[in-house]
Amino acid sequence: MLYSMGWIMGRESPVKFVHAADIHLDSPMAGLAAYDGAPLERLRGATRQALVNLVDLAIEEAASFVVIAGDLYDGDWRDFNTGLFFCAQMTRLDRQGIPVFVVQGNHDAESAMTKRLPLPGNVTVFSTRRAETKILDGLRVAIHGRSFASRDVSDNLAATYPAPVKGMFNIGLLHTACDGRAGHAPYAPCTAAELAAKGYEYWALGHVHRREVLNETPYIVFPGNTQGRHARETGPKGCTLVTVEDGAVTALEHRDLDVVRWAQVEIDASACAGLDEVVETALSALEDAAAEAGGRLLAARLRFTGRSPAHAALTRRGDQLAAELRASAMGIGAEGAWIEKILIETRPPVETDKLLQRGDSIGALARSVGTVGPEDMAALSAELADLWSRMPKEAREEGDDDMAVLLREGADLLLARLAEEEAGE
Ligand SMILES: [Mn+2]
Repeated sequence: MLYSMGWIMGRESPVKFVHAADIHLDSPMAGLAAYDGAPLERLRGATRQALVNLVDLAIEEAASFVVIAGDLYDGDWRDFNTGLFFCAQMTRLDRQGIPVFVVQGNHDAESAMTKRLPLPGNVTVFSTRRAETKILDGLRVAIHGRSFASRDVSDNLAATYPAPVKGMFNIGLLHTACDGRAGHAPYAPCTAAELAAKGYEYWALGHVHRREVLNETPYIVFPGNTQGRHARETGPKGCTLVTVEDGAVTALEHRDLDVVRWAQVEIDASACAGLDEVVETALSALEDAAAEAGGRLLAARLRFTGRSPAHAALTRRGDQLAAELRASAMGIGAEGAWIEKILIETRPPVETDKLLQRGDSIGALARSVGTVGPEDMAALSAELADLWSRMPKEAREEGDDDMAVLLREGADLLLARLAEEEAGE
C-alpha cells in the first residue's frame, strides 16, 4: 500500500469546496428588450449555463463537496424541465463522487415549491423543521444547515444551529440577510457577531446577491449570485472556492461563472456636437465595457448625461439613436453587446450670452462672476478661511484644497443656474 506524502508528514491533504448561492435557476429575466437581433435565448439560458459552469469548476478543481446557500431556484417551476436540468447537472457531480449540500431560501422555500423530483443520491437538502448536521467523516468536516419553510422567515434561524462538532471543520450553511443589507428583505435576521461567536470555522451564506466577506476569523461569506439577472446586478458573478488545510481556511478565491455580464455605462455627452458624435462616444464606452466583460455577452444600460449641444437631437431622435447603437453593438466583442435600456439625462447647453446682456442686477451679477480676478479670489479666500476651519475634519480632508478651483466651479454653477432661470427650466 502506498502512503501519500501528507500522511507521512502527519498532515492531511487540503480540502477544497465550492460555496455558491442564489443560482435562481430559470429566472425569467422579465422585461427584456426584445428587439430583432437581441440574443434573448442566450439571456434566458444564462442562469442554466452558470450552473453548468459551477459543476465544471467543481470537477476541474476536484472539489470535495459543494454547498448551495439557498435560492437555488427562482421560484416554483413552470414545468418539470427546471428540476430535470438541475438533476442532470447533479448527476455529473455524482459520477465524480462529489456530494452537494443545499438549504432552501426565500425564493425556493418549501411551501413555495409545488413540484418535486427525486434527486440524485449525492444531493442533501436540509430540513425546514430543525437545524441538522451532516458529517463528512473522511474529511473531518461538519455541515450545519436549515431550510426555509416559507418565504418570509422572520425568525433567527442561526440561533437554532447546534454547537460546533469538536475536531472538525464546521460550516454553517444559511440563507439570511444577516445584519440587513440595502435592497434585501430582512429574512432570517442575525448579526455577524452572533455568527462569529458560534464557534464554526466558516459561514456559507446566501441571499445578498453581491459578493461580500463579512468576517475573516471565522470566515462569514456571501459569494453573491452566480449570474446577474438585471441591470442592478452588475460586474462579475460567480462562487467562492475555499481551500482548507489542517482545519483552517488557507485560500478564498472568487471564481466567475456568469455568461452574461451586466454593466451600467454612463456616457458624458457634453463634448458631443451632434448625434453622430454621441453614437461614436457611446460605442467606444461599450467596447471598453465589453473588454472588461472578458468575452462574455455584455448586457448594458446606457445613461447619457451632461449639458450637451446634442441634447435636442437626443430627445427628438431617440429611436434613431437606439437603433444605431443596437446595430453596431451586435458586432462588439466575441459575443456582442445587448442594449437593455437607454436613458437620456442630458440637458441643454448653458446659454450665458443672453444673461450677460441683461441690464438688470442679474446681468450685473453674471458679468461680475465672469470677471472674478486673482485679487478677488484672495479676498474671498480670507473671508472663507474661518468658515473652512469650522467644517468637519472629514469634509476638509475630502475637499479640494485649491480655493481658486472651488471658486471657479462655484461661479460656473451660479451662471448655469441663472441661465436656467432665464430659460424658465
Ligand atoms: Mn436570492
